[in-house]
Amino acid sequence: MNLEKIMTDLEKKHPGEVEYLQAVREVLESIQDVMKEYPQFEAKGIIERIVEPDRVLTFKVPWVDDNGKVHVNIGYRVQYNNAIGPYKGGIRFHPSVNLSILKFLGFEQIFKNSLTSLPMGGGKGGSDFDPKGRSDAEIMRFCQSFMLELWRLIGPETDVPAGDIGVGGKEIGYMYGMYKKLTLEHVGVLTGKGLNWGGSLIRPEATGFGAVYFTQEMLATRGETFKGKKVVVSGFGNVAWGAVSKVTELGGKVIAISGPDGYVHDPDGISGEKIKYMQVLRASNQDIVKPYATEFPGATFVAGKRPWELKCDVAMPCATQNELNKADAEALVANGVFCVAEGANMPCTPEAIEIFHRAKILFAPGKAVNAGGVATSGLEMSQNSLKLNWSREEVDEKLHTIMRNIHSACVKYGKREDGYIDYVKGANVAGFIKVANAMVDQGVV
Ligand code: NDP
Ligand code: 2IT
Repeated sequence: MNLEKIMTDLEKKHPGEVEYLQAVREVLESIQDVMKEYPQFEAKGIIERIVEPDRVLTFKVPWVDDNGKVHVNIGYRVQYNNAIGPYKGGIRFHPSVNLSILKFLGFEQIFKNSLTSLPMGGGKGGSDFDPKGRSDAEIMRFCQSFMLELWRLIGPETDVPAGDIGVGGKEIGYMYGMYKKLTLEHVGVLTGKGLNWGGSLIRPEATGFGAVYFTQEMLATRGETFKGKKVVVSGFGNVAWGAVSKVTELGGKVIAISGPDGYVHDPDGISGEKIKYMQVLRASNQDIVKPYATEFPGATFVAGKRPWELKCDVAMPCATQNELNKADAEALVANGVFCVAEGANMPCTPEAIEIFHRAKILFAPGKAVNAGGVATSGLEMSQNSLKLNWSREEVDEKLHTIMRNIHSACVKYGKREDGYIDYVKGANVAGFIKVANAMVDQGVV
């Protein structure tokens, strides 16, 4: 495999798609040995085929705000690869959404979903719609308009979307309502549904819980646990709140969370009533980080900065892509961090990852660490097919087992001769081999 030639050709074909090209390069760098070991992958054009989505759909999403003003956003669904199961992946509503970001997310999703061991292919979707400051009625009208186009492309055995940034239980509900109205079908076409209408227990907190279960396994490789560890988390969304709750339950102390405008530092730890306080603000689309610092004595709001300047043992970036750069990584390492686990998708830049690898600290990528979210979506799909609901304990146990197995797969494919575990390589190789073999079996399609 000629990596540089493949990348140069892709850059020519998709100029300016920086996030997409970044994600592809990382995976291709990891699988160079695999390509030598399995000559059939080269012979069957697996790389050329896997880097391009099966199809990309874009559509207009017109909607009317509460003042009667008409808005038009762009909607997307990237159906990337369905070699091992129906397309599966979240929907993101954020003003930064563009094709490059959704292609990077869809590409990553292929390997993440493969790692879960459940039968799910990769996909992603979204819109440049900004839900911040919008009323419930506006969000509902937007979601309905979005689904008026999307419903044609999805189905419980075809493509099963879920939440991501800006899309939680409320938005899934509004989209599901419109899908049901258009198709007359009550089926498991979306995951992250409400508990009374097909949702799974644990799904809302699954990504954060799963991330902490995975991190526990990482810590155990060095004889460590969360007990007494200082943990810094970024974001305070779907992923971060689950992670903060679980870290606290396991005896760790979360000393920071963040938003786009800065972070809050709470040396006493963010737990109990403080987590509940933030959840209430989140549910009503309000700013969290600044009010938190006013509400709880001892906490300070640090404007315009990221939390990576704080001294901590474990860092969990849980907000967005490329939110932790080289300088942040150097600051973390200088301050003694010994474990970085990505709760978000691709939050660390390649230069930051290089710093962590050089310092030989524990570092694991999003596609392994945050796979518990989509894994629990897979469990929701199973329950929908069976027309049964599993208990909280059953789902949590299955999630825990899946995260342990993903960790073992990373160790199997990522352990170096000196004993250091390259989780990036481990996750990419383990995720890739299964999908590539399925593509070989199914012919050139
Ligand atoms: P949410 O929208 O619930 O939360 C995102 C959080 O990150 C919010 O606190 C938000 O602050 C903050 N944030 C968003 N954009 C930025 C930015 N540019 N700079 C700093 N902070 C920012 O999203 P999720 O928790 O669902 O997703 C977070 C990450 O986890 C994403 O990378 C997503 O792809 C990934 N992920 C999500 C899964 C899920 O099940 N939801 C599963 C696996 C991965 P504010 O609200 O103030 O904007
Ligand atoms: O990035 C992700 O894995 C998600 N946003 C969750 C996808 C899903 O289908 O549950």
